[in-house]
Amino acid sequence: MILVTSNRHKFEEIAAMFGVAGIPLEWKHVKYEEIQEDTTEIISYRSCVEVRKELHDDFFLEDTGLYIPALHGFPGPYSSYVNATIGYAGIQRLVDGKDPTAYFKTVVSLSMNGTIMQFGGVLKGAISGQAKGSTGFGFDPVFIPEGEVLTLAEMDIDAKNRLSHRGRAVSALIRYLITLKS
Ligand code: ITT
Repeated sequence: MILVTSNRHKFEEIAAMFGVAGIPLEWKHVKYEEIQEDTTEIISYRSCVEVRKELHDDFFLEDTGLYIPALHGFPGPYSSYVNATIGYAGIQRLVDGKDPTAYFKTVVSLSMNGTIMQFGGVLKGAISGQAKGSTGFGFDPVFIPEGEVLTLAEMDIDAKNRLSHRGRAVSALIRYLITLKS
């Protein structure tokens, strides 16, 4: 199976899960027009449609957003831009004094035999005032999952995959791929 992403961390997390499932995974970079839409589902779907114009093999990609209800869902579909500009410290400043509840949402889009299927995963948690940890990427140092004391950046890849938005979406994808084989 081919994963299309420009993000090495995403590839490493997903490759660890495919490795456990015994399904070979190939990483491809495909240049396509940046999609700006209101929801993670639509960005993921439209990105998949764009990549399909370039890549004729079966593949999947995923889009992830960090949603903060106290900020009316911001950064949500702008997560990539926000990470590259104000970063997690900017998010901490925006959340300061407000309800820190947040969630990550990942939507995987699988292009297979001419159709697109989606698999989603959500991780609820909160933005911490204190950045901690050095693993992972993006907003991981300030995100503490519900019921946990460690930030995602204090967990190793396997621990993060067991509970994360991406881990859940990719588990659903892997279950689907396994049912196709049997
Ligand atoms: P693609 O090429 O796969 O699109 P990307 O890095 O642009 O890679 P997204 O648009 O899906 O990925 O992600 C938006 C941003 O959200 C990303 O730049 C990260 O900073 C952040 N992010 C995504 N997944 C995350 C995770 O598991 N933990 C922390 N931050 C994450």
